[in-house]
Amino acid sequence: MFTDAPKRILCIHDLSGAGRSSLAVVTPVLAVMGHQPVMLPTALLSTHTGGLGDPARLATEDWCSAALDHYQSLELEFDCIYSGYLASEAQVSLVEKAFDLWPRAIKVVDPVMGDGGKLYRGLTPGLCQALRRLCSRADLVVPNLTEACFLLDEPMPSQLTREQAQALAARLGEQYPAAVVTGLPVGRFLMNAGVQKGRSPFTVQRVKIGRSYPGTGDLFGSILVGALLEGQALSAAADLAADFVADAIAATPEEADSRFGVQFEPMLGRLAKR
Ligand code: PXL
Repeated sequence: MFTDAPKRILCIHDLSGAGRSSLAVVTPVLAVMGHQPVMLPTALLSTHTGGLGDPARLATEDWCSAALDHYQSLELEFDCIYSGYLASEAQVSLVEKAFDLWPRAIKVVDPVMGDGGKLYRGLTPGLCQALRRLCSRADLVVPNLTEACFLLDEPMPSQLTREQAQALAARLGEQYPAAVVTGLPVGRFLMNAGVQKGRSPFTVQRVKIGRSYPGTGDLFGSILVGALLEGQALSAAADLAADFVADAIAATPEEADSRFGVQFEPMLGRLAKR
């Protein structure tokens, strides 16, 4: 599915200036890994929506739609389309438009819908439905545990065994060509479990640090995408992403304001020199 030449990736996420999420994470990660991220900012925000007050916002849906038309007229090709946080059905439609325009691109959907067992505020039933529909067109989905349970219509467990984590991935694998589910609490570990259709599920685990930050899903997802596009296997890509995220959390001082995310910038060079 993947080869190792540098790749052009259409990144459909919001651009939140401060707070280390979405394009502010995805862009440097993919670039340092040697790829070309093309940014399609679905909205401009001063910060993410995770506890920093009411961000200043600028809607950009019409601009995004025109940008897609422009890229098509330029006959730009994308190796991958990678979508993240989408705040409205109109933003989901932009991703669907991109999927229609570049059917050969690898489609990666991070169904950003919630965390800690709760859906984010503002997720209307219509938006949830649209995000499910989007996932059904993806080659790879990257939900956290809350989102995976929502996609599977299952209650969220507070703890799992390794076997249950693998079984959860296997159920996602019946619904999607490939999936990696993040943040599974398994004893003193946080586990990620992945699956590709027709293969056995795999797990990667790290000792739980017990601190959570916004944007770590974007950090995990973008490293995963970058490594896959280098030609790495899904399990190796998940391992690299889990390592980096765990180390970035460990490198972030406990006393730092967690709303501003993990201090991953000094570590970026590690993704280039491998
Ligand atoms: O990291 C996910 C994300 C991205 N963008 C915005 C968000 C969030 C999570 O809350 O609010 C604006």
